Amino acid sequence: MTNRVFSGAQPSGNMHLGNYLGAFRNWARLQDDYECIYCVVDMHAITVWQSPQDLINQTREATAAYIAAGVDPKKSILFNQSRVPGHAELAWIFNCVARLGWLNRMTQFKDKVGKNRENASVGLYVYPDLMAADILLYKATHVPVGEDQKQHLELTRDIAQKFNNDYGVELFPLTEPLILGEGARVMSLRNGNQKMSKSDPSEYSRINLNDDADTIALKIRKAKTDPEPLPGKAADLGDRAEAKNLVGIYAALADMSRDAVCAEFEGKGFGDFKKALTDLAVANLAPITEEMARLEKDPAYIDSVLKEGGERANAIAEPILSEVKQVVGFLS
Ligand code: AQP
Repeated sequence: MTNRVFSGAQPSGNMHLGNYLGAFRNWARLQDDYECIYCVVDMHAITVWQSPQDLINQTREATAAYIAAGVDPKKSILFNQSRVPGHAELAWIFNCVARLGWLNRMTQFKDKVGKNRENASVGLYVYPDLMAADILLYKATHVPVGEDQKQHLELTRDIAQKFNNDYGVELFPLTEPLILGEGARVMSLRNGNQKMSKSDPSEYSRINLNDDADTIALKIRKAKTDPEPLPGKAADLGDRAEAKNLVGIYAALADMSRDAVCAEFEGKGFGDFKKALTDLAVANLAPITEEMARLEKDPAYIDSVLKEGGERANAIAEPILSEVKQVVGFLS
C-alpha cells in the first residue's frame, strides 16, 4: 500500500505559531517520504459560524500559510475540502457507523461547547465523523496530528475497524498518527495550561503567522512567566507550565531538545531568555509572513492551486468512494 499522508487545518482565521510548529512545518518535511494530501477543511470551519466573505478570505489565507511554510503544491495535493463531494458523502456513511457513545466521549467537543451544549451545531458534534471521512476517503496510512487531535484519530481507527467488520471487508487501513518533534503542543502565552488557539479572544495568547517583528516582540515580552531562573535540565522545570511552554517553543524553533535549551540558558532569568526567543521567532517567522503577504496579493494563483489540487484529490477519492458504495449496497 502507498504510504499516504492526509492532514488539514480549519480556515477559521488567525493562523498561529501552534499551527505552524504542530502542523504546517511538519507537513512540509513529510513531502519527500510520503504521498501527501493537505486540505483546507472549510466544511469543518462552518461547524461554528463563519461569514461567507470571511470564509473565502480565510481559506485563501490558510492556503497561503501552507505554501509559505513549505508545502509545495506541485509535490503535494493542496485543496479545499468542499471541492471534493466525497468528504460529505463518506461522512454520512460514517455517521451511520459511529456510535453515539463514541462521540459523547470526545473531549474537544466538550471543551469547545462548555455549558452551551444545547446551542452547539449538530455539525460540531459529528465533526470527528467528517474527520474520519477526510482521512479514509484517500485510505491515508498516516496522519500528522498535534497531541490535541489524537483522540479523533483513534475514533477514525474505530470507525475503519467497525466498517471493515460490519461489512466483512478489508477496505480501510488503520491509520497511524505521526507526532513529530518538540512543537507537538504549543500552549497559550497567557496560560501555560491551555493550548494556543485561533479562537482565544486574547490576541496576546498567540503569535499569529502574520504578526510583524514588533508585534512578536511585544507578545513575547508580555508572555506570562515566573521569577525563577531556568534550570540546567528540562525535567527540573517541574510544574512551571509557562516556563515549559517557552522552552518548548524555543526548542521547536531552533530544532533543539528542551534539555539542550535549558543547558544553554541555565541560571538565566526570563528577561534574557525572552530576548533570545524573540530573535529566534522573528528569524523563523519573518520569511513566512512575507511569503504569505505576497501570496495573498495574488488570489487568482491561490484559487488555481486549490482547483488543480481538488481535481487531483477527486481522482483518488472517486474510485475509493465507489468501492465503499458498492460494499454498502448503494445501487448506482
Ligand atoms: N497549540 C497548538 N500546538 C500544536 N499544534 C496545534 N494545532 C492547532 N493548535 C495547535 C494543530 O494545527 C492543525 C490545524 O488545527 P485546526 O486549525 O484544524 O484546529 P484546531 O486544532 O482546533 O486549532 P485551534 O487553533 O485550536 O482552532 P480553534 O480555536 O478554531 O479551535 C492540527 O494538526 C492541530 O493539531
